[in-house]
Parts: sequence; C-alpha cells; structure tokens
Amino acid sequence: MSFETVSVVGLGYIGLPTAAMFASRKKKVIGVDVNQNAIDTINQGKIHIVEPELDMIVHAAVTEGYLKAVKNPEPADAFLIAVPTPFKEDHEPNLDYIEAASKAIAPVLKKGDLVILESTSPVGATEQMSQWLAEARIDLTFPQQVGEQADINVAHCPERVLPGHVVRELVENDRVIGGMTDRCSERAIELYKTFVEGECVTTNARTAEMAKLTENSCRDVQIAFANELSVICDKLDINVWELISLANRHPRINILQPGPGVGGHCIAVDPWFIVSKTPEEARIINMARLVNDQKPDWVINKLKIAIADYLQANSNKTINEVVINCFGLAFKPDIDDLRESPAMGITHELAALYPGQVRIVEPNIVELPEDLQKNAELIKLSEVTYDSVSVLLVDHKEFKAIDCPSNQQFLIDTKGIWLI
Ligand code: SAJ
Repeated sequence: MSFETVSVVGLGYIGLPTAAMFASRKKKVIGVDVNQNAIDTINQGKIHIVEPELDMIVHAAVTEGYLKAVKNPEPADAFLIAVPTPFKEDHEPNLDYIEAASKAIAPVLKKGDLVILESTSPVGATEQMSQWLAEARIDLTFPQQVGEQADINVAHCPERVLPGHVVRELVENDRVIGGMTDRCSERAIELYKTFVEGECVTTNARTAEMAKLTENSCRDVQIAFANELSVICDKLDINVWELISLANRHPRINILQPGPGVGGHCIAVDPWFIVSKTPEEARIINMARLVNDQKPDWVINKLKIAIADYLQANSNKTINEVVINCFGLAFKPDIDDLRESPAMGITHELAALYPGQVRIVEPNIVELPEDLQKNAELIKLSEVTYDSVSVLLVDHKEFKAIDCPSNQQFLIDTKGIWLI
C-alpha cells in the first residue's frame, strides 16, 4: 500500500521542512500543531521560523493545495511525530509532548498505518510511544504485541539536519531507520524515499535512538575538549587558535573550535538523555556537558578582569562609565536564532551587572529581546566606540570581514577572529 496522505505532527524546525518536502513531491500533507499562530501562518503560505529556502517551498506547497495545517489530527497513511523532547530540571528527558502527540493521533489510526518518531529521544522512547498507542487503541495490534503481523508499523527515524542547511540536508543526508520490526523499517524506507536521496540504513529502534544521541554527544565532547584547551591555554599564555591549527596539521587530529559555550536545542540537551539512563557509565559525556556549561561563567570572569584593567588604565573613569560592547547574540554564526544561546546568557548577566552600559551588535536582528531592552542597547557595527571593553561572542561573517573595531587590550575574543 503506498502513502497517499502523510501527517506531520509538530510543525517546528524539523516538522515543517519535512512536511514541505513531502508536499513538494506531491504527497497530500496534513501538518498538525498545537500553536494556532503557526497553523494560521502556514495556511497563508508563510513560515513562522527562519530557515533558508523554506518559505518558497511552503508557499508553493500551500498554494498548490498539497499542504495544510490543522489543530486536530486527521486520518493519514503515515504519521511523523516531530515534537520537542526537552529535559526537566534534573536533566531527565521530558516525553510529555510525545505522549500528547501519540494520544492525539491514536483515534484516527487505521490498519496498515505507519507511525514514525522523529524527535530526538532517550533509548526506549519509541517502544513507550507504541505502548501509549496500543493502550489507546485496543482494537488494533502493534509490533510489541504481534511482531511482523502488527496492524500498525512503528519506527524511530531521527532527524539529523543542521539548522540553516535543513532543506538540502533533508534530501542529501543518510537516514537511520530503526523499525520495531523489519517490516516497519521497510515501510519507513518506502516513505522516506519520497524525497531522501541519501542512503536509508536500517537498524532497530533502540539503536536508532542511541545513534542520534551519540552523534550529538560526540560533538559535545569534542567541543568540550576545545573549550577546556582554551581555558588551559589562557592560563599558560598560549594562543589556543594557533595551537589548534598547529595540532590539526597532524593527519589524524581534527580539534573543533572553542567558543563562549555550547548552545542550540540539540547538542546541549541530547547528551543528558544518555547520562540520565546510565549515570554511572556516562562519565566523559557528563563531564563534557559540565565543561561546556561552565564556559559562559569563565567568559564573564575574564570580562570582569578586563573591566578592572580598563579602569586601572583610565583612572579618570568610574565603573559606571565603562561601555561594554557585546558582539553577537545568536547561538551560532550567521543565524538569527537566539534560543539557548550562550551569548544571550552572557549578555543578560552583563546587562544585569552593568545596567545601561551594555551595547550589543547583532546584525541578524532588528530589535533586542524584550528582557534585554531595558538594560542594554542594540547598535550597529559602525556605531561601536573604540574606547571601551568588548566581548566577541559569535563569529558572524560581518565581524570576520573587519579588523577589530575595539581596543585589543580590553577585548575578550571567545572565537579568536580578532586576536593578533
Ligand atoms: N560549536 C562550537 N565549536 C565548534 C562547533 C560548534 O563551540 O567547533 C557550538 C556552536 O557555536 C553552537 C553549538 O556548538 O553553540 C552547536 O552548534 P552545531 O553547529 O554544532 O550544531 P547544531 O545544534 O546547530 O546542530 C546539531 C547537528 N549535529 C551534529 O553536527 C552532530 C545537526 O546535524 C543535528 O541535526 C542537530 O544538532 C539536531 O537537531 O540534533
């Protein structure tokens, strides 16, 4: 049975592009979301998130009638669940959104349907989702009950696309397909082959869950190594950027770049899903999280020292007169996404410590988030004053294109683009 209608539950950074890709291949796509504003925006052919090229694809899909957004699930042949999986206060994964999505689609499931969990999830979440579905639909059979004979096929196929490159990577990346049975995997491959040009590699659901967590934990550990090196080098008076570029000349070494910390909604979250399941064993993964999470505090301390040095060199000034320039707010270069950004956290704290003295240059936004507006000011790169203390937090292309616009002596360059 082929897939005529595909439903994508959760129309965020992953769900909306995925829905749009199916629609662009002329599948009838029903997008489901709890956010009325997102539904209305999409149904007008517009998008509520920032992702290159996505606006055109969504516009075409909606105007040609292949994509619509609704609040309540409707019958379909395949359901892809792409809802958030945040963690709770104690770093335990929060599966509430998956549970709510499962319970929402259960009433419209029919024999032969495929349900795919795309959300990054702790090991065991797909089995748990299938259990929630089974409890809601005792008239249907599920893989954990009858294996290959199940009425409903269930798989975990984690998303792996890089924000800013989602449209291309959705098509080109290889896909890990973790069916609860072989039949589930076969059906999932059939669905993804609608638009995926990368290879679809099959495994079981638990391994697919762990594969995704492993990828992001690996990156987190590697960034933690770079961040730790930056702190060590600072103490030993060594330029960490030069050091890394030298070490990377070794044919088997590829050290990543230090920064003000690790941001975004994936790398700083997913490793905790491994740590919470196996706290005794996941020692390096746990430590990497702590190293990366501590980096913003280290940056703030460095800045306090720079302010003290500045005041010593400018004895006519008081601490309330020091201007602090913050370059960049986004969680990584050349995007406008401020969520879970270490640069945001650092700037917030500086604005609280030095109210009215913080000037922010962020070329990708037109106004500051509300909570920063009262204590800080958004300025243009051309308006930066030379006589001040500065912290470079994001290596945006606009910053890389110029020489340091501030006084080197009182600059904390967390990305190493202006240091000489
Ligand atoms: N960062 C560094 N140094 C580096 C590289 C990154 O400090 O050398 C920082 C960035 O500035 C940022 C954070 O790490 O704050 C994360 O950025 P990223 O570009 O490494 O990753 P994300 O969060 O945008 O996307 C990641 C990707 N995962 C991997 O590369 C293993 C993407 O493929 C995943 O799909 C995505 O997580 C996700 O949704 O899980």
